[in-house]
Amino acid sequence: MYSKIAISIGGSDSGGGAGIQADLRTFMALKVHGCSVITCITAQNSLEVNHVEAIGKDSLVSQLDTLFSDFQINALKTGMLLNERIINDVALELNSYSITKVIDPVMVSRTGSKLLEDSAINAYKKLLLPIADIVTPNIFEANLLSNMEIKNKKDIEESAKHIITLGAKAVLIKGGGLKDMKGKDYYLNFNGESKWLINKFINTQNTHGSGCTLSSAICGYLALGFELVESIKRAKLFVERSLEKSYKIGSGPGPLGHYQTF
Ligand code: PXL
Repeated sequence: MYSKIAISIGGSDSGGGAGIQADLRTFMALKVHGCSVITCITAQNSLEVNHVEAIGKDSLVSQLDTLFSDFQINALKTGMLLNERIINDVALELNSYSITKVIDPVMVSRTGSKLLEDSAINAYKKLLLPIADIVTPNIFEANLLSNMEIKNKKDIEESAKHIITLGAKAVLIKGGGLKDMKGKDYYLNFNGESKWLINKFINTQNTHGSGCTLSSAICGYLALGFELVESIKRAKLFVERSLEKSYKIGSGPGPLGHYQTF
């Protein structure tokens, strides 16, 4: 119980639906001890992000070093990194720790709020994809990382190949942003092994934080020692169950219900 430790490096969502808050709930549901390294603080509810403040370099670096100096970390994930400076700081730090890394290239929220400055996309490609054990873009993020417009299944497969050429060891492109691809994600690794992973489509408006939940669940299962594809399958099932338990708390999309009794 709680013998494994994972870190979430990302933004605080004051509404409690996504970001660090969703990641810590996910780790807890998996019985993994969750640590956090906060990169920025968002002021948001279910409808909008009203303010974002970046955390300074010293605080960011110190959060990471302090954790690594005491804890045996089993895996980490990155989420909202906001800008090029934060990506640089995080990448520089992560280069010195050889530990399993899940990179969730967070760029926009489901409600359309920008969570990454445009100039930072290249920094993702140059600094974070080459050190990723897996990168988990949605359709929009895959478009930007692979420089192509994704309209269908074939395009997803093409985009994944491109993302692997950028240095990621594996990629999972989440189909959910396309009409007929809900619950369908495409996996490809650097050995050319690929598969479509398909779950039930859960019909709910309350999907805030589903991307964060998937990447933190993958990270949590990796921390527990599962192989990558097995971790993804378990994480997708965890998201499916959490979507079934999602709930509404404001006027916009509500959060997932991470509390599980398994
Ligand atoms: O779902 C992406 C995401 C990540 N991190 C933070 C967020 C969101 C979406 O709203 O607020 C802090």
